[in-house]
This record gives sequence, C-alpha cells and structure tokens, in this order.
Amino acid sequence: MTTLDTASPPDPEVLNAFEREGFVILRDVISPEWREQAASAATRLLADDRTRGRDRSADGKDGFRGIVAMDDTFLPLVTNPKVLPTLVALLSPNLHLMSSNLIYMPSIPRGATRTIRVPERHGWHRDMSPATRDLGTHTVGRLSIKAAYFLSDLTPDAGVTMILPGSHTETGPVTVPAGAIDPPGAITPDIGPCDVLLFENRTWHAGGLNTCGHPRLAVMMQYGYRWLAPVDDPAPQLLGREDLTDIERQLLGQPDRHPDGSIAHEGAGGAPLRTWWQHLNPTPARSPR
Ligand SMILES: O=C(O)CCC(=O)C(=O)O
Repeated sequence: MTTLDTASPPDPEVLNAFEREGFVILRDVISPEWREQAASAATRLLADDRTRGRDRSADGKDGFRGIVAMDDTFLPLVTNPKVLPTLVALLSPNLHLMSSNLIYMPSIPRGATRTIRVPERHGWHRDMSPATRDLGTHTVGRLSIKAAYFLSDLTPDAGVTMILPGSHTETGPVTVPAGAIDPPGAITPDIGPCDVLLFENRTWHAGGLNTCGHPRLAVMMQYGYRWLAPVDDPAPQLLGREDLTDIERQLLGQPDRHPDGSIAHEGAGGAPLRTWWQHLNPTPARSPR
C-alpha cells in the first residue's frame, strides 16, 4: 500500500497535461474496498436529517460541506498519497484543504422537466468567482485545485463533471450557443471508478446531466493556499485529535503556531508538507501561472 513515505514524485507528463488542459485524470488512486465504504458513509450522511453544512439545491441535489469532520471514512482522502504529490507540484507545499464536499445528484428521467442544465441555466462556471470579481480575469491565477472522486457507477450518462479543456487560460466567459447547454469543445472526462479528476479554479466546468437511473455521488476535495479562507465550517474537534499526523493537521487548517500555542512566523504551518516534499522531490514545486 502506498503511504506518504513511499509516494512517488509526480509524473511530468501529468503536470504538463494539467498546464495545457486545466485538468487531468489520475488513475487508480483509491481502492475498490475504500470506495464501497465511502459510498455507504455518504449514503448514511445523506439519510441523516442534520442541517449543519448541508447543501441542498435545485432539482433534488443534496450534499454536505465539511464531510471529513463528519465521518472518518473520508479522512484518508485528505492526504491521499497518490494525489498529493501532483497537487503540491501544481500549487506549492503551502496548502490546506478548503472544502470536502459531498454532492448527491439525482437521476432525471430523459425529457422530464428540470430547472438546471437548461439553456437559461446551463451551469457552466469557474470556481472562486469572488476572487475573479475582485482581481479580474486577467489577474486571477491558479489558486486552488479540486480533486473529484465519484462513488457511484460511472456510465456515460451518469452526470460526471464536464470540463472545457484549455479554458483555464481564457480570459473571456464561455459561450454556450443559444438553445444549447454546453459550450463547443466541452467533454465528459473518461474517468474510471477508482480514478480522480483534478481541475483548477479557472477551468470552466459544470455538473453533467444524470439520466442513468440512479443517483450520482461525488466527493470534491478542494485544496488551496493556506492564505485562502476555507469554505467549510471550522472543525476544531478534528484538529484537536491526537491521532493526526502533522501533514493531516496542516491540511486540516492548523494555523502558524508553535506547539505551545504561541505565534510562529507567517507560513510556519506549511512546514510539514514542505519537509515531506523536499524528501520526495528535490525540484521545487512549480509556480502557478
Ligand atoms: O457536481 C458536479 O459535477 C460539479 C460540481 C461543481 O461545479 C463544483 O464543485 O464547483
């Protein structure tokens, strides 16, 4: 089993593909056993009537933000050793987890009335739109990357997240032709059940259309620089646990502090991943464009 100590440095081809296309698929990054457990954990959470962190929206969509603090099954995703090297190479070691988001998307019968993924509300967007509003499309850089895992069956009509390849370097809005719901060139990534789809904040994307007859379950783990605000609710009970590693603690939001709680210099909290990275890969993480 791969651990952070035995992880491989990122594949340069993968990094180049991400730079070029704004997304990439990493193969076989979770086990079928874990995937099954995670699907059960997700189903349990969704069956609960808890409202904290709940994210219900149009056409029966449901889900939660902050699932790593709701069920330990999801904790191993935070430091997935088959994914973390690529994330660090594309951003830097100064990362934290901004969100762990479970998304339940019901299947909509073909031809049934729906209010999203229709021409008036096609759903194509970039993430972190406030950053783009504040800084402008010409200035906003790669700030975060989502790692999207899919826990339900993956047929072509399952509603996997769609991507517009290369759109991360476009500065204009995407154009969806009148009457259509997708821009020209949009694709449904060819993702397998144990793979992960990585895409960045500037990459235009949309939830696909699920008409496969069963709900689509996805988990989106969003990693960004430690100086960006988390999206999920704070989970102090998680950070207070004794069984976490320093890298888990960093990713789960440990601030710049010494062990006695006093203030350490800015960026000090990025040391666990920085040290790990130096051992894994002597070349510096690339600066995002
Ligand atoms: O549910 C999906 O496939 C898309 C989710 C999405 O657009 C997002 O997380 O920003």
